[in-house]
Amino acid sequence: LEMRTQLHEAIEDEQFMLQYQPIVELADQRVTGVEALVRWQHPTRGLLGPFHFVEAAEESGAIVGIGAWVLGEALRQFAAWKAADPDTTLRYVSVNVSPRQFRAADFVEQVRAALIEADARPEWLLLEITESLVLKDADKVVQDLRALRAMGVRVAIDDFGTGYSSLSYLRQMPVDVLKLDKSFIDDILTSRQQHALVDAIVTLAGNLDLAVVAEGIEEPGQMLALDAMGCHYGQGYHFARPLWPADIPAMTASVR
Ligand code: G
Ligand code: G
Ligand code: MN
Ligand code: NA
Repeated sequence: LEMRTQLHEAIEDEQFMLQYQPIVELADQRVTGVEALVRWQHPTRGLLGPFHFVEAAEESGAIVGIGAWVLGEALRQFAAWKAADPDTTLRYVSVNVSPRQFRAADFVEQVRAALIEADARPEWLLLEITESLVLKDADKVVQDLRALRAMGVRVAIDDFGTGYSSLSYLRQMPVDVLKLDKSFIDDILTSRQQHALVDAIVTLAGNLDLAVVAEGIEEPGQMLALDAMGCHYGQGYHFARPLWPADIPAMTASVR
């Protein structure tokens, strides 16, 4: 079968699943958020990561249905975690939104409906959008971002630094969080230039009231260096890999 046919069947058959990767506060290493990451339990090929299907889904339009499912499922799961443990350190779930999904005329209304349906508070949701989205049809994007933030939903720029936008341009975008791409973090311990660049981005972001999440932290030294720069949040294999939902509560119980 062709991939696009399979993708549409997969939505109907509920073959998609979510893993969640912890996002920690660097100062005390508490898990304050989780990023939802989609996987496809393919009938013959086994468990597939986004690399194998997100691009095809974006091209065929299937990503709109997949994205709607991801948003609803992530919010239902998050509301369940909050209900099960009122003392959880978890404050938000981060959900990737594809450009095509975001550009849907009724995207803001889809988010509003998903929150109501899951009985979830808007503050619990962080939407991750890409730099490339922000660079195209800026007017519609800005308008929708304003509406989402007026609702109480926060917005992050994912993979920041891999595109062409500058921080000064981004400041005109109503966003709350920068997710600094792993490629920036990889060499901070071995390259003085790379260290200086990340340090400057973190400082400037702070002055612009943007929170920074450093992605792809794999070593304790990277965590310490980022903390010393004033970067408050991190994500990466050093803390945890993407996990199945059952493994999250053990990581988010506050120390009592
Ligand atoms: O899951 P992995 O850990 O391999 O993620 C790879 C990439 O796939 C990530 O960079 C992320 O941007 C993208 N991705 C993961 N989950 C989703 C999703 O639910 N929707 C979209 N649009 N992209 C996702
Ligand atoms: O949306 P985004 O591109 O940020 O998705 C995060 C991707 O990065 C996922 O594919 C996730 O599995 C991966 N990832 C998260 N932490 C690490 C890490 O420390 N090292 C590597 N190599 N990949 C990571
Ligand atoms: Mn992401
Ligand atoms: Na990223």
